[in-house]
Amino acid sequence: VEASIPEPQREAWLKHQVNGFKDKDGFEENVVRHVETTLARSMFNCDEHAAYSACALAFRDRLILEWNRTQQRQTFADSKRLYYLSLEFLMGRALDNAMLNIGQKDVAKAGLAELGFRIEDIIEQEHDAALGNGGLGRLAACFLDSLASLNLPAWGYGLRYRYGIFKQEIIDGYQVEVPDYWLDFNPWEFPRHDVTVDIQFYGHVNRTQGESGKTTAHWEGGEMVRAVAFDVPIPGYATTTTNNLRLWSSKAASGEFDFQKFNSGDYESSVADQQRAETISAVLYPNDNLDRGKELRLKQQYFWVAASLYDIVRRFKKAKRAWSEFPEQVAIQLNDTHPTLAIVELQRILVDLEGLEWDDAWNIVVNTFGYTNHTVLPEALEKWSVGLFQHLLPRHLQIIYDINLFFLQTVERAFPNDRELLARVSIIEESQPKMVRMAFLAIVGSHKVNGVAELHSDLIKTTIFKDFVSIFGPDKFTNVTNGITPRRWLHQANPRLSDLIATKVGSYDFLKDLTKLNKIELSVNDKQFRKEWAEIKLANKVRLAKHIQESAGVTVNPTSLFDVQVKRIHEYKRQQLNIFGVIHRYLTLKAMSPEERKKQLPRVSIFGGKAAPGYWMAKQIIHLINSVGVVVNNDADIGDLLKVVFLEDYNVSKAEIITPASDISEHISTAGTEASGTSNMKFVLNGGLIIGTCDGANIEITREIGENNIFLFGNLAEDVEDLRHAHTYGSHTIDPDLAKVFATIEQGVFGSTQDFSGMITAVRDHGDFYLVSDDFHSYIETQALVDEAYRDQEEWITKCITSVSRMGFFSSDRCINEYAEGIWNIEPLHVERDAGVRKGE
Ligand code: AZC
Repeated sequence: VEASIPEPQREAWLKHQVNGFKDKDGFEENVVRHVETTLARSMFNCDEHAAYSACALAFRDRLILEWNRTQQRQTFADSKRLYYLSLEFLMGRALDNAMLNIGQKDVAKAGLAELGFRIEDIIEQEHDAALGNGGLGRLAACFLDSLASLNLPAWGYGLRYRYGIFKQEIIDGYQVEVPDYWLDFNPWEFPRHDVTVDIQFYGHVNRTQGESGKTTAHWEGGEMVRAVAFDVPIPGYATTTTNNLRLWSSKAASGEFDFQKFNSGDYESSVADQQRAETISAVLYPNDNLDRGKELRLKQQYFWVAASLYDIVRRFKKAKRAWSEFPEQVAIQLNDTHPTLAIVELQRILVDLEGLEWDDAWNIVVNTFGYTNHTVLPEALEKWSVGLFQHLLPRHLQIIYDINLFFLQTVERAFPNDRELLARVSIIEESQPKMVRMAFLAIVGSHKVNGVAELHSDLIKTTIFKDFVSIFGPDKFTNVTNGITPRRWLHQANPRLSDLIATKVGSYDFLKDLTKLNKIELSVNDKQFRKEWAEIKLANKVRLAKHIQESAGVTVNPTSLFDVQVKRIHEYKRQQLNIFGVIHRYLTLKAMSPEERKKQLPRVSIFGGKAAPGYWMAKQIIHLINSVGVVVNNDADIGDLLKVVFLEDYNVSKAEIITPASDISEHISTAGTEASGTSNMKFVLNGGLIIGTCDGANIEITREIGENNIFLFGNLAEDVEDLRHAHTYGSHTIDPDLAKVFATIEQGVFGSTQDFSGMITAVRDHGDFYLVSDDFHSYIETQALVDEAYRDQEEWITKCITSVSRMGFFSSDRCINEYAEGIWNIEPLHVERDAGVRKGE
């Protein structure tokens, strides 16, 4: 690397080479310098936010040095890279994570203390980077952590939204959305004003014929929008590898504004053009598991995909290799169908711009891409109207037609005279209007398609993608069960538990190899260990209780059973089942004599999660939860026996407080609807048990930890279809206990009956699509088993310790290794410099 600096200048450059701080003194020096110069604040007037800013900048300085070295290393090694394309990266806060991954939290803590600050307060200053909706976005963030920690050469590509997921406020029991303008101060990004790509939209296609008689398509006219790169360094844990997350921001391609319009006196409209261009990366669409088909969303997708591919191709071309080697240098993973246009764009680059033959290009494309499906819900499967495509991306539509034609020809050859099959698998749906089916395009253009948990991967093969299994054979379809990073979700969120585990494992090695957790099972009967385990859980609950008091104004007793359901609000996730169950519990308690009541186990039902702004039913669910809370929490008969809390604005940093504090968490989706779920893994890893349906990763969690350690209930995925059919065509009787709950709501006990009527009629009159009534009895019974089990604290702790010890499988490191070997064919890059031995931080 050094040899690449010309000899005459080398000495000067190397002499002044910057190195990050090494110790407390160096850290303090960095912080003070940033306070006084970068922030232009006096050290006599440095508040917590300024201290956070300076501290973050000191760490950023270190990260960028490692980032530079990692990128040089990867370029020199000329190894294959993975590019992870995701419209969402739900990163949360970066400072604590950076300190722990680099192994300098102790240094920072001591340094900050000497400067007059508590590290906890400083960490709290950071605004979450919330560029995602839920599980899909958070998974991408966990993957980045694992890729770097495993020394894998990988980049993430996404959009730099000016507004992340909205901030949720609860006002009078209703959700109110407030924009999340998070970029006021973001020390974690590096603007690369020199890395820009102009992206074309609209226009038309011309064809020219070359001398050889070959025709070439030219996409002409239309308008240009400029993509500017912003790089976010991603530090691995206990390694110097620091990977890159590149986020694109949009602006007008013509510079500040259009001078022609300006000169002709049309200043306002030139500014408007500028703003229109900036709109592309302005806002994250706040829908989870729902496709709305908005034109601006398709623009976002193409903008991001085209900029990323231009970047990837530019990097490949530098090495001057043959195009046929592209898939040996580049793997691209599509996080759901949002980046599917990348398939079309690469084909366009290779055929129209680089002059490759169609078949050669297509071979390269298919060998480059992998596609991960995250849902079977029909309302989430992306489709775009042909008309919109024609208007926005005319050349891409032609290429899609050709891809489809050649694909259908191969199907026709293999399955002659099956016109229905052709119609079923066509990338173009012959509806009114015609639609492009993005998932089908993703399957046809990738060499591997995977689901995210075993049941889910089986379901896609037997339902939505069944025909494609017959066409391509079963090997193209595979499973990679999701995972979570133990760095953020154990070590960072639950430091005391991590430290306690380390005393039993003998080191912090479990953070690199989570299967090492199994060593703690040997200590399951160790009295001192169990005592400390219980103390840590209680301390985490006390912390959450404090947060509940401050944010929701509800006093809860930390020794109660904490029952948590936090995730996006969605009918398929069935928060309505939970709140109906809470009402049933309330009625049961009310019907008891005071003596009987005294024998009951106190419970706190904690909810959290955002509803998509346009999702009326989800908003009703939030309103009902809050309304039940008002009644129950103020009922003197009930006291501590039942509290109902809705935590406002659930996000990653709140999850870090909530997850370690649960006794039981709820993962109760209608069987077959939750592709995997990942918070289920986080809760168990933090010593909480779960109540859940046989759905998604719950099934594999059960297999790993043992069925004695989980509370499963409800109908199975294989029975769902018949039950739904029976609801619609047979007689549909509602569970009698649930009917009582409905009656109570309808009496107005929780306020306006009208507000909640939609939730009731969905179950009673509209076919109960999510099987709330079918599962109600089983749910109530199983909740009673939870109470019973919790009464035996010794047995409960045994279950928790045993479960944690068996959670090794659910590390995102395992998951990423499976992708790396089975789909991407990439290898870790050996790190020469000593990464240093770190004791757990
Ligand atoms: C989510 C799934 O709903 C969830 O079960 C899974 O754990 C997560 O992805 C990560 O794989 N899916 C989505 O958010 N999907 C879409 C299209 O929004």
